[in-house]
Amino acid sequence: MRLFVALPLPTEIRASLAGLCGGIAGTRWIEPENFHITLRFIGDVGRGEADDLHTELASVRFPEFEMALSGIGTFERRGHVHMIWAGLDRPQIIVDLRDRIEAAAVRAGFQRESRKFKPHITLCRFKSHSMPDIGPYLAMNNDFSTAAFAVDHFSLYQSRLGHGGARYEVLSQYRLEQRVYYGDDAVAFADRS
Ligand code: 3AM
Repeated sequence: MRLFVALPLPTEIRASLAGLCGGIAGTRWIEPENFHITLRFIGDVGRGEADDLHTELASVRFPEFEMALSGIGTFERRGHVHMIWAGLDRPQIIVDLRDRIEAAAVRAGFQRESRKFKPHITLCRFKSHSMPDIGPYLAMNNDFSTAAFAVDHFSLYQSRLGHGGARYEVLSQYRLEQRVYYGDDAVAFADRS
C-alpha cells in the first residue's frame, strides 16, 4: 500500500481550484477530486505498519481551525519549474499540525522526514523537457484566493498508481478537537474523553 496523510478540501474550494486548471498547454492538471494538502508522505507499507500508523494518527490532538487558500507559486527542480501550486493564508498552522503528524509517524516506527515541509496544493506538474512559458498564467492568477473554510479532520490516503495518473482513496479520517464557543470567542476545547 502506498500511503500518505493529507488534509482534504471542501467541494466548493476544489471547484475554485479547478478554475485555475487551464491555460497552459502540454501539462497534466490534477483532477478536482484529487486536490489535497499533503502533510506526510509515507510510501509503500504493509498492513502491520499501516495499522501502527493508524493507531498513532488516531492519538493526535490538534484543535480544528479555519483557513483560506491564497496565491499561487512554483517549485523548481534543477533549474526547471516542475510544478505549479496554490498556497494557504495560514501556512504556520499547517506546519504545526504536520509536526504532530510527523511525531505520530515516528512513534509508529517510521524514519523522520528529512525534506523541508512546504505546505501547498499541487495544481499541475511538468516534465523537464517540455517547459511552456508560464509567465502569463502566473501573472493572471497571482491574486487567487478563496473564502475561509473550516478544517476539522485530516485523512489517511492510499495512492493507486495507474495509467491515467494516481487515484487517491481515503482509508481513514481523524477528527480534530472541537472548540467550545462562549459568545464570539473560542476559549476552550471540548473534552472528548
Ligand atoms: O501533495 P503533492 O501532490 O504535492 O508528490 C507526491 C504528492 O504530493 C508526494 O506525496 C503526495 C501524494 O502522492 N510524494 C510522492 N513521492 C514522494 C516521496 N518519495 C512524495 N513526497 C515525498 N517523498
